[in-house]
Amino acid sequence: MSAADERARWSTLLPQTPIRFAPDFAWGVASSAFQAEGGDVPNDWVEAARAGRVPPNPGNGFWTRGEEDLRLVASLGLRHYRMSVEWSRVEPERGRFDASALDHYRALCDAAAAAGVTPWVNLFHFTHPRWVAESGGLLAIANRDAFLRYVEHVGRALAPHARHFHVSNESMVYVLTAYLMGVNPPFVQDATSAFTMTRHVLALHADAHRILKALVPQPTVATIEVYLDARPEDPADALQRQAAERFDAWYHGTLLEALATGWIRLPGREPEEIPHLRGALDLYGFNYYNATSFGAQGPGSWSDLADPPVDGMRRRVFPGGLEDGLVRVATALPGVPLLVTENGCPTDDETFRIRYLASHFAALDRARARGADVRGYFHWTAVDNYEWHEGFGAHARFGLIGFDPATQERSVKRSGRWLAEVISRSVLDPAGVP
Ligand code: IFM
Repeated sequence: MSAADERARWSTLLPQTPIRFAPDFAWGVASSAFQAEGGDVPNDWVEAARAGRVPPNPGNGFWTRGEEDLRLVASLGLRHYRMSVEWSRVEPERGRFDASALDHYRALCDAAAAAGVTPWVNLFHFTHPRWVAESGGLLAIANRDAFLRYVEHVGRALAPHARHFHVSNESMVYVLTAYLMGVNPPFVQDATSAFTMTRHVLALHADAHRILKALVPQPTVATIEVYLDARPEDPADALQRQAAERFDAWYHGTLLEALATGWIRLPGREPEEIPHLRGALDLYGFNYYNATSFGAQGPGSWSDLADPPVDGMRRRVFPGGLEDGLVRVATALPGVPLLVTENGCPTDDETFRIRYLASHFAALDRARARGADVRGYFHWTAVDNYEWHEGFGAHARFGLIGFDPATQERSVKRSGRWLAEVISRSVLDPAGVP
């Protein structure tokens, strides 16, 4: 395809007029411990890699270069860094906490502050310590209790050094991929287990929220959920419509109702009230990537363009999902501020990444105009990292910063410099979009 044809695909998505951001708009980046640190840690993804089910993860060097990365990020004007704690490093065996791992994460929070960056600490990002995985995962009550002990332990250790916490990354996607589709550890493919886990992740969120609120002075405890825009490609197709509706009722319906009211309603189960789940969030962390709707080719095949741009992982670009999703959550949870806690695209084409960002900033701006109180935007991610089943493939790089696998030397990409310019001027100028 010619460059002009490719540009034409973006024409209705890119902003036509400048987009302005308030000086206190929170610009940041998001990452996760295991994806950046990698290494031979005692968790279930390392085991799955040993068994050949997922690619191995050597990491991007963040474990040793974290402080340098924080300074690099700060130099781009990004003042917030979402990181996570790898449970298997902190508690490699049940009940045995490794003080040196906690020291490491504490030092990272301090290094962030020294660089002028606010740390946001997430406590669970898909990986389970091996001992949890081997004893029934989070379906087992002993392991759910262990998770809450871990939350308390880490909260106590880090609270003086960080005051923004997330209990878990994308708990609904965790249930979807690990318990319903069975593609991620523990590779369970069973609707009954998925509904049970839905209840457990919501209950764990409520309990962990309460623990962290009691430990941290002036804390922000926020959710992080990815918005999966479920709509039929062809609204006249009853099967597509039903599939999309069923999915959405479970995925967003259950989640938003539970956070708004404390009631968990799951198909075929008695409703359950967890009173302290109601309003258990200071901020809604909203992740968004691409079209995920239900079309003739299955989930992900729909976009509002006939010929939409397609990212490195063959997903259709659909900024309208960011706009509509932000407005939907703002309506479902009135008074709860929103933060885009992840957005970005897998690509090795920097023109593509800049266009992707510009078109999603335009969508974010439209959501604000429709009343969504969006306080900031965290890009996924800073330095290219391990993209789960895609490993470190060139097509699956989400970073604003690349690195040389031999030397681990970092280099800011063109998109990183472009974003730094938007941040420093607090304006996205359409003329600056290639
Ligand atoms: O890399 C993931 C991350 O772990 C969770 N949210 C989506 C990202 C990109 O696929």
